[in-house]
Amino acid sequence: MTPLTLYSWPTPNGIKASITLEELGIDYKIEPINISTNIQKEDWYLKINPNGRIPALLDGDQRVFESGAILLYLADKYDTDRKISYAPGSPEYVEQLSWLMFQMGGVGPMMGQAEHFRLFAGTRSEYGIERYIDETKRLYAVLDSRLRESAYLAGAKYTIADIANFSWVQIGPAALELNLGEWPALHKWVEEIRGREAVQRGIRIPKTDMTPEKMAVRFREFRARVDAMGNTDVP
Ligand SMILES: N[C@@H](CCC(=O)N[C@@H](CS)C(=O)NCC(=O)O)C(=O)O
Repeated sequence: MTPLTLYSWPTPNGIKASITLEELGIDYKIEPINISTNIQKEDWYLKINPNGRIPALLDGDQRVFESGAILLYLADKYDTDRKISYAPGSPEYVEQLSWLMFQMGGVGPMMGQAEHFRLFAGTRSEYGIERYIDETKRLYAVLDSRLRESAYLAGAKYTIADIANFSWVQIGPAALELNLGEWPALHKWVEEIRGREAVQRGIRIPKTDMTPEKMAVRFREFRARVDAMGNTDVP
């Protein structure tokens, strides 16, 4: 019986963990946490992730929360033949760590705020939309510049740093109407990673009735709702 249980939902943070597990080809159990029903705030779940968010991992009695920590934990413990990670102590490991933290501290939070203002806010704030979309674009340009000099973020090998950044960047066109064609190296990298079989499986875990097409329609409806409110920024 596998000791690994992933608590997740197919969101940008959730799929980082499922893609990593699929890439490693290890056995795990999936516990769907439908975040729209707020199970992630229930007491039993807070014992696994005190932050009340997905993803979280149990490995026997060991809990791991924060998607970046989950990726590093899985790489350290289960990627012994270094399929999708570099070994601690190597210069590439430090690059991998740096680009992983770049995603955790930059791309994820900034795109999260951009999505909040563009899709979910209870008011239309031009200031909030512009601030976080501009910051997202700046971060995309940083990734693009790295990918013009290196095949993958940490070096010549596809790693957990690519998985983490890909999981967020791939949603930019549908959610925020970003045109990846503006960043050609980033665009090429996204399409290549999207083509991997493990990624195709990972982005659909756990199974829901939400397809990418239905999601794109939902995002359009959300944007229209925010736009209908008109700009409410105080001048
Ligand atoms: N820094 C956390 C962020 C996790 C996070 O924000 N997860 C979102 C889904 S992408 C979530 O659980 N949202 C539900 C909520 O906020 O209650 C991580 O990387 O794991």
